[in-house]
Amino acid sequence: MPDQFGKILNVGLIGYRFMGKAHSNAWLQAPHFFDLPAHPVLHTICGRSAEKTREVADRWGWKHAVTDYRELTASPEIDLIDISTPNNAHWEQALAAAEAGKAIACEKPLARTLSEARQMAAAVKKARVPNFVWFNYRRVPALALARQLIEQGRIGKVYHVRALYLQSWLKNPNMPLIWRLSEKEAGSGPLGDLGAHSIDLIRHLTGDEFNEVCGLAHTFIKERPVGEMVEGLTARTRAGRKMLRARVTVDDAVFFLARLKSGAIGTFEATRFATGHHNGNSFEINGEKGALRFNFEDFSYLDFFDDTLPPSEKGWRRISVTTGHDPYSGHYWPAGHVIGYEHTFINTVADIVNRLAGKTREFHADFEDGLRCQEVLEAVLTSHRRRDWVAIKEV
Ligand code: SOE
Repeated sequence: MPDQFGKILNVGLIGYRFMGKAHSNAWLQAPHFFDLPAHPVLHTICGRSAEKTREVADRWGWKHAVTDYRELTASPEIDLIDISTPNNAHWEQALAAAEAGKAIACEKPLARTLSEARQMAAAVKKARVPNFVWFNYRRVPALALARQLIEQGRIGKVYHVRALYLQSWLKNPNMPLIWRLSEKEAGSGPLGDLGAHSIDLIRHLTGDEFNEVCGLAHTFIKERPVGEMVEGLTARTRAGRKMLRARVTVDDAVFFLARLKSGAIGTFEATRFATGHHNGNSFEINGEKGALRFNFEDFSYLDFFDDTLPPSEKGWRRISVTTGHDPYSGHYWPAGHVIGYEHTFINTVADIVNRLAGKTREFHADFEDGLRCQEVLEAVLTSHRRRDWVAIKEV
């Protein structure tokens, strides 16, 4: 792989909304904070709207703006294709990129369905192209430290994992039917959008695998207006007539139980109706010798309970993960000068570039990790439909 990339890494990005913005910033900022063996170049950005894509290109410094992603896969200049489009576009774009011999960095979840994820993992394996999935929370400094503590055996055998990903932005019934609310485009609701992060995080932190799951998915608002939301007013068509409404075809919230291969058991929640939470990505892991807990809304801290201490000294300890004792925080500011959400993507870019240049031998999450996650997503949906437990090996 090292001979494929020289000192320049030409990036082609597909998608310019939320993740397009987070990724543009990450490709731009990473070389300012990390000494990288290759310099990422914002070569071409691709989006459906020529006008909007040009505007985003000018804002972030992308050299070129196109509306057909095949211009990226066909360009001999492009080294890596960054897929930041809705879930149903990942499959087609990744297969084309693999066939063109491009490295691929794909947003999560890997795909809309398990079948598509399987084809994507097979395609990058066959094409032998470097492949990455933007499970960005793996690179939160506090979670990097949590993994180090678990690997050192500081909490011992794991009994329980407990992961909640709580948002509340879809409680408004006037929010129109966006792509994240359509099974055809997203595959699932918060299960694949948020639960995917929790599933990947627990795999990453514990090194464990899911054995079987039992899921409950629920849709609170069964239909929504179709079209643009007029901020603060009821949604309406341009002519002012009452807007069409259509059925929501994904979960608004999902809870599931899990048995892991180690014998640990887990509870998971993913919802966009958790009033009081904006981006409450949290977990707690209880082990034989200790416990760890984290809440993204308290980004810089990891809570550690060391059960091996003398009884008079036992208690939850809040560790400020800003002192550079993790792989990332030291690249930014002195202790106590906190970093945030966007830095998890910058950290990811640094690790991608180091992997592509051969400075590191492994990068996770890759498409195999994305496929393991997609298997669990599929099993949870199957379990919900059957109202019964489903083994991962069954899907
Ligand atoms: C929307 O729910 C979303 O943008 C997710 O898609 C991201 O993965 C998460 O990090 C923030 O919320």
